[in-house]
Amino acid sequence: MAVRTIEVRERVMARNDELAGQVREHLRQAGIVALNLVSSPGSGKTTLLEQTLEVVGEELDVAVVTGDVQTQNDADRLARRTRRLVQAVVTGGACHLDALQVQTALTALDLEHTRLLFIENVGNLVCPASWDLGEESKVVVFSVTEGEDKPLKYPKMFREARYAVLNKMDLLPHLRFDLSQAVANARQVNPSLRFFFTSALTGEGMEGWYDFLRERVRACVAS
Ligand SMILES: Nc1nc2c(ncn2[C@@H]2O[C@H](COP(=O)(O)OP(=O)(O)OP(=O)(O)O)[C@@H](O)[C@H]2O)c(=O)[nH]1
Ligand SMILES: [Mg+2]
Repeated sequence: MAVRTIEVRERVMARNDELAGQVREHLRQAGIVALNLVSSPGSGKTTLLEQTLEVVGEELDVAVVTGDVQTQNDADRLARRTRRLVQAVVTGGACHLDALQVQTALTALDLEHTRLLFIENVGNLVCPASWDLGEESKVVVFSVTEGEDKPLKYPKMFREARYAVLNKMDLLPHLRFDLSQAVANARQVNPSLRFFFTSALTGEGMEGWYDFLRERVRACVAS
């Protein structure tokens, strides 16, 4: 029985990887950069995207797919910041998005006029790490209220991510959070992680994030 369970899981993962490969190729051909935002619940993914849509939504032709276990609240919040369709995926209990859901969501989007795609994954520091969605990179959003030990406790998420947004920097003066230790912990599990230090609420550090997005889109157009 135990062996059979493992086989089923392997088949499911293999099928997901196959679909993720199709999504990646589709996005590559369309010249779209796709970033998969992953984090624990409430670290600020939607707030970061609200600000990002306001500032570079039009400039970079940004489209968004949001995933939530229940409700389409995030999609509704984001739809107020863009004239484009925001595609919500309600997973109905699953703790992560999968490649089939993203592939299906993409059929509703105007990919011809998209250069940057954000996928806001379900807030969870465990499951989304294991599921390839066909993104170019995972971006882990990690807020200063979560404790500096999280990269060590949830290493897979930080290992799978290429970029880390350390958010809620405005709260730092009120917390006992050792910023350099947090960065060191993340670098211990992933030495090549590139960091952004932001407050999506006050706008602190957001210019560096926007410049990075512009740079990624330019690089994709050039390749
Ligand atoms: N002080 C402060 N609060 C923030 C910041 N970013 C987000 N928040 C607050 O954190 C709470 C959660 O933010 P969301 O953007 O909904 O977080 P999320 O990661 O999208 O949450 P889930 O999708 O539910 O996982 C909200 O009350 C935000 O106003 C920030 O930079 N500073
Ligand atoms: Mg959200």
